[in-house]
Amino acid sequence: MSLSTSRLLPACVLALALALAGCGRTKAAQEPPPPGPGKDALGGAVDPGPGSARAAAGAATDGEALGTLAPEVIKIGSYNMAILASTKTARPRTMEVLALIAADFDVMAMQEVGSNGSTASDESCVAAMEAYTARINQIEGGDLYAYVRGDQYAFVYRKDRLELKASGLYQGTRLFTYTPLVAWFQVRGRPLDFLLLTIHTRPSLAGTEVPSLAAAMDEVAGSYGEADVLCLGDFNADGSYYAENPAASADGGGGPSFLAGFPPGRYVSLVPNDADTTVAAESLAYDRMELTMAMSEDYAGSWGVVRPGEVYDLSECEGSEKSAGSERALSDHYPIWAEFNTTRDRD
Ligand SMILES: [Ca+2]
Ligand SMILES: [Ca+2]
Repeated sequence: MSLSTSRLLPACVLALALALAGCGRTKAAQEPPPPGPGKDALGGAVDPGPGSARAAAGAATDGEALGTLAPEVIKIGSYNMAILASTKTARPRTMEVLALIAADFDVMAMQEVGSNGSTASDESCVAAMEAYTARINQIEGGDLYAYVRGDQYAFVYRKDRLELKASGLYQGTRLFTYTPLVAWFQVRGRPLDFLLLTIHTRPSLAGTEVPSLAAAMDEVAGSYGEADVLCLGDFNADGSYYAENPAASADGGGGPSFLAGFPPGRYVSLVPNDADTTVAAESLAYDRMELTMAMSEDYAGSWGVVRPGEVYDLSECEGSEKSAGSERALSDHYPIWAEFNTTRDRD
């Protein structure tokens, strides 16, 4: 079935057709993802299910998405891929689920492309991203997704909804073990344009690298002339690596809704300190999304953590003796996401 055909069919007909065709969709196609953990930092209800703003907007704008007008709400994800390299790309069922995860986002920031540091060659990172993007496009039935990468980072994004205006490794004054990757996107046919800054901190240096991200967000806002910045990735901002809870302050800051190093009033923390973003038994909020205030005005009110074991059939996923058939076959992290309104950006 071609994309253009599928986009024009009512959702119920499409679902039936896909079911009859026995395509690679897992139970994700039938079941909504599990609810996120409570309220978000702006006080909005977390509702990642079919009633979310994106689902409603998508239903209203499916026809428009074919052209140059993106939906009213887009979904941005982040995922530590736990070394997306030749070992993992040779595992077809594991790659299928990883591709299904990316296909649920309009853009997804990726960490650990090629390696968990900066040791993989450009050639091997390109090979991993080519294989991954091809698998996503195979599932989506077209040529919708493209990627931009640098070092062990990448952004994989929908070309029909997002235009890449610029990208490059962070060049500001702050030091990071793994230099972040920046991308500047324009939502097609909509006012929203924004910067993504993705990071994987060195765990032992999270204490200095996490607070430096706030300054780095301000720097890229200045250098690109774009006030909307979303910093996302594997901050390692929990457990023994980082003291995540800032002390309560007179201005109402502090507590579980704010990540230490990002003063409330200047930044908004979407993934709270009590979130669980890793497969480990312990609850750890390593993966984060931080917004500038300008970007927080475009936040659509929903964020969440994907628990792949509750959404996809992982029983056939290849892995090691210990990880095969489980969430660990995909990664030791969970994907995180948030939705943004594309129509009201003024900066
Ligand atoms: Ca903007
Ligand atoms: Ca804005």
